Amino acid sequence: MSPSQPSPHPQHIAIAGAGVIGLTCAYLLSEAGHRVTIVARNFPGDKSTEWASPWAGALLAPHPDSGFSELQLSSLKFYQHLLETYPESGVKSLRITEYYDDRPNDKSIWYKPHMQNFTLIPPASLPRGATLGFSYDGLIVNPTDFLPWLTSGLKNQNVQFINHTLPSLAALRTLTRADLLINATGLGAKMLAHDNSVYAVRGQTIFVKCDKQIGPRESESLFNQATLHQGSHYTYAIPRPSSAGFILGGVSQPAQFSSQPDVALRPQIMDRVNTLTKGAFDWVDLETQGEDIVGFRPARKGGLRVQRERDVVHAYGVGGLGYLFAFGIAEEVRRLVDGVGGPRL
Ligand SMILES: Cc1cc2nc3c(=O)[nH]c(=O)nc-3n(C[C@H](O)[C@H](O)[C@H](O)COP(=O)(O)OP(=O)(O)OC[C@H]3O[C@@H](n4cnc5c(N)ncnc54)[C@H](O)[C@@H]3O)c2cc1C
Ligand SMILES: *[C@@H]1O[C@H](CO)[C@@H](O)[C@H](O)[C@H]1NC(C)=O
Ligand SMILES: *[C@@H]1O[C@H](CO)[C@@H](O)[C@H](O)[C@H]1NC(C)=O
Ligand SMILES: CC(=O)N[C@H]1CO[C@H](CO)[C@@H](O)[C@@H]1O
Repeated sequence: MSPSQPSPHPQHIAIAGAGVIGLTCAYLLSEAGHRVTIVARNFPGDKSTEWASPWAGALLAPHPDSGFSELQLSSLKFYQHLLETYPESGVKSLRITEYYDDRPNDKSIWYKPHMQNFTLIPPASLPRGATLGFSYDGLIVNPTDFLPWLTSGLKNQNVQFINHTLPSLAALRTLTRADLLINATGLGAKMLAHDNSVYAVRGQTIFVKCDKQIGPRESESLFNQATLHQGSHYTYAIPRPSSAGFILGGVSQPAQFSSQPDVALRPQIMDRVNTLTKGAFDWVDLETQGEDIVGFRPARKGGLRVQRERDVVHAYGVGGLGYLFAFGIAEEVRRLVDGVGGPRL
């Protein structure tokens, strides 16, 4: 990470939203010397499905098809810096294995040269259904640690937090009298930004406890790897060592809005996870174990929007990759705020 330069023009900046995007923007803006106020309806600790950030895995695997590769890489550099400097931030390094069934080779895997110890998996060793597989040394972050860690760091930096449901961004301007506003409201952008391209993609996962009493004898090695399958289904196992368990998932359901867990999905998710991991979680008994998680990814037709319009900077539409992108987006927002370097997007 390049050392952060102080802003040439410190201003008062109001951020709508305290999800991972709003908080990381606040982190970099405050570090640059701006005065920051965050106004939001939901804050870390709030267990409502009105917002996405508490419900993520969160895997920090680059994505082959989402674009904005520079933002992904700069974000990962920042997480690496957090891992080395603040172990309590919830960032962990581990081996990530990715499988696909919608592509024959690794041509689309643009991040291959950027990931440490990238290794292709020989076809004979692929799990059933996969046509491509590889692994590398990567990162994950536990939102349960990361969001409170960010929040307390921001409070120490004198960032002000206001609990308020905003009817519009104009209301944010009136409430804070800030010089510049940031739209980081996730799905709320639908209302605040009159942006009909924003939509929810439902996710459902299972948190499974695993420690010395529960789980297999080889559980130590399970915690050192995250596994992901993409293509005709979206399946993953992400360790959460500090919570002594795993996030097993998942689904992507664009037109479904129930915040209740669909019980029929539980055995289906477990079957897919076990195929993917060659039975690593066959010890899980869903009758007695597993806590269901439902969340809504804030997606946008056309993808991520990071753009300045006069005194408003938009930062929403990250869908299922908000943690991966967060610091890359925050760096871009900082650039747009300080008007340095010109727009890169
Ligand atoms: C099951 C699941 C698994 C996921 N796994 C991963 C993963 O492994 N890796 C990854 O990178 N991402 C993952 N994600 C995606 C990630 O969670 C989201 O991309 C990210 O949390 C979006 O952050 P955000 O800050 O844009 O929005 P949110 O977290 O939704 O935050 C929005 C903020 O805006 C506020 N707000 C909205 N409207 C208003 C209003 N009118 N007035 C005031 N405040 C308002 C809210 O209160 C909240 O503070 C997953 C998501 C789900 C659901
Ligand atoms: C690189 O990855 C392979 C495959 O997982 C592993 O066997 C090897 O030990 C790793 N090497 C290093 C230097 O980490
Ligand atoms: C925010 O305000 C609402 C409604 O007044 C309240 O229920 C909630 O507990 C408050 N949250 C925080 C973090 O103070
Ligand atoms: C009310 C308001 O100022 N919201 C802004 C957030 O983003 C949208 C989308 O471009 C703008 O139209 C709004 O002005």
